Amino acid sequence: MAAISIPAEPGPFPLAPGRTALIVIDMQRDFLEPGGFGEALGNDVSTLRPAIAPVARLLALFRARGWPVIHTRESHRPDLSDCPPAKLSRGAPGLRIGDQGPMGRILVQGEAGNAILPECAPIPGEIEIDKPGKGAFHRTDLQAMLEARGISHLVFAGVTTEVCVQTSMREANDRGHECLLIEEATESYFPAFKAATLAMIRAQGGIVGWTAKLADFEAALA
Ligand code: TIU
Repeated sequence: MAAISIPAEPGPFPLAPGRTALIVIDMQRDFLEPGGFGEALGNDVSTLRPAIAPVARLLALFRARGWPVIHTRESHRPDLSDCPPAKLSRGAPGLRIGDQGPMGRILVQGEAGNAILPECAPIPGEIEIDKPGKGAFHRTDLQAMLEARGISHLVFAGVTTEVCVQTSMREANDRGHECLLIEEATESYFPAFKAATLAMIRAQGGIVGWTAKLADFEAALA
């Protein structure tokens, strides 16, 4: 099928139907609700909530077309064997990875706080990736899954812009994937970091990829 030209920066993004997946990064209670990992790190988690509705709209768009959707969760095994000491030391003492919080053990697989928000939750048939790092490719099967499905183009959404989204986008770019980030569908605890990340992704002719407005993306697919 012919490429669909998406108005984007630094120029049109050539979306390739059949080879494009939506990848939603870490829309988890641990980052978006009080009592999780994001708050333990000292953040005001309400700053991420504006991304929820745009992510839900992207999910609806991809599902309506039968295009693939990938969800990631930042998470660790209950025995924390996949969490290096450098990461375990993050967060306030008593509220670190693996500690008991109001939503269960912080950033641990299967706990209530580790779940994706209901508004953005995976449905049967969608790919779910549990990742121990910030990047979605680090110690996961993501690259093999993309290759098996012939996916070369990734539309990014999720949180937080400069941490797990940017890290994953850089990893994808280095692996040869064409990457587009939807601006309203990502948020940071730090508005200035979000703005800087969007700018650095699309600088130098798209050194990491493209960014687009949700309305332009929706209009191009209509
Ligand atoms: N701290 C922060 O901004 N983010 C993370 O720790 N993980 C993700 O971005 N998902």
